Amino acid sequence: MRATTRHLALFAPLALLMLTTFAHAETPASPAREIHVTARKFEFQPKTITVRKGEAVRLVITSEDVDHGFALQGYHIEEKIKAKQTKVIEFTADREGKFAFACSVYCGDGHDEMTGELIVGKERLRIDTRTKTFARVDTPAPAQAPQRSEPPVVAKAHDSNKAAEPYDYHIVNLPTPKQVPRHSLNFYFTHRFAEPVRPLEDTGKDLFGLDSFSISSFGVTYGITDRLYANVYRSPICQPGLCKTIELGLGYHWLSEAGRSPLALSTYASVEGEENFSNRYTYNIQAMLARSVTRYVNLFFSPAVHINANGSGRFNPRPGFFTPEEVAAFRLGQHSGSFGFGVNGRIRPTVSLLFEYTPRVGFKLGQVLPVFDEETGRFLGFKNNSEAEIGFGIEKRIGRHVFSLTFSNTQATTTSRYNSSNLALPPSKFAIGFNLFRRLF
Ligand SMILES: [Cu+2]
Repeated sequence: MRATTRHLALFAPLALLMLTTFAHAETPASPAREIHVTARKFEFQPKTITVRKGEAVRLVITSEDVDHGFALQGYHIEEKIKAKQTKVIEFTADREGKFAFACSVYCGDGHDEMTGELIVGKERLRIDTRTKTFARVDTPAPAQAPQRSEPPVVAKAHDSNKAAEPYDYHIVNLPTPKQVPRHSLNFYFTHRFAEPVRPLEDTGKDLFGLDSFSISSFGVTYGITDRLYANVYRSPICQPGLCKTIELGLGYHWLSEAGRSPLALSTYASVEGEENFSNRYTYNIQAMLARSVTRYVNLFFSPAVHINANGSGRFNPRPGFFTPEEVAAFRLGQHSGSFGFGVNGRIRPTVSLLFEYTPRVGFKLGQVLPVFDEETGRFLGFKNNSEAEIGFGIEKRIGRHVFSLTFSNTQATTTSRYNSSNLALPPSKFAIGFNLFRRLF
């Protein structure tokens, strides 16, 4: 018994030595360079990863807190790292240069700052002229040495995730193609005052029109799948030809800038019914396009057709004071087409400046007014006062909450009505409003 123990004691180190020797013999010539990376709000540690060209790289990324992503666009890598979990990403550093990487899963206010850089340096060889062999020099890659053989690639990883679109579902009134996450219920509230902002001395005690009547509309959007969503929206505005509208719509998200598409695209179809969806229906088909032009600016284009926007001439002047013949002599269009252009420019990680402009063709909502001859007072006909929608504002995003202070020349916010100023406010006059967006769950 004692002899066996002594033998074992002798053998154990020997066996270990043999094992390690074997293990060395079994290891491939160039083992993967393993680099441990920690992801946490709102940084990667280390921030700079340096490897040599040609080297097999094994990134072991651990999230310390919430869900994060690792997007290294220069190497077409985009992986999610679940909260408190570790993800191993393997690749060969076959492209030389500097490559930005970033978190691709929205993780909070500082998400945009969660970036880093992969530096792939030149391969270094030691050539032995005596033995006519060469070997890779096993020193750290030249991180600080200027590597100018390939221009640095700046990855736009932040556009590469559905949850990371740095804009809301609307600019001011203009819809964007932001994706509605599956099974999410989102609340949208808009508020528009009626009186435009005027100099204080003109308005007496009515500070910036804030004492005027206002229109408060609200809606909910539900993500049926990650692409398909349903929308219900109600606007209480009640004017001639326009009253208590409920809009029901379905949208579909086709393209994200994430999917290496140059554009984000959604389409939306809806029906608006007046008197709480009981009559006078308007049908809308809209496309929403977005494109990020820099890290800070997103451009939008949302054209739409609004079928039956004027119903059966419901916005035409009514007989009464005027004869049916006088009224019949004036005709507005029946349908509208609108072409909404928008800009969202980020000035801080969660704050954006907004601008939009929506010219239209066909029927234009506005104010139909009679025109009289100045001298004789004779009735000459009607004219339609209408202005294309213009809106601007400032947006603040806080997690699942977005607040926008807006200035626009229209109170109407439904798809068929936002494009025209129902207040017929010219571009020099704007009314204050705000939008509130809240993702409930
Ligand atoms: Cu993040």
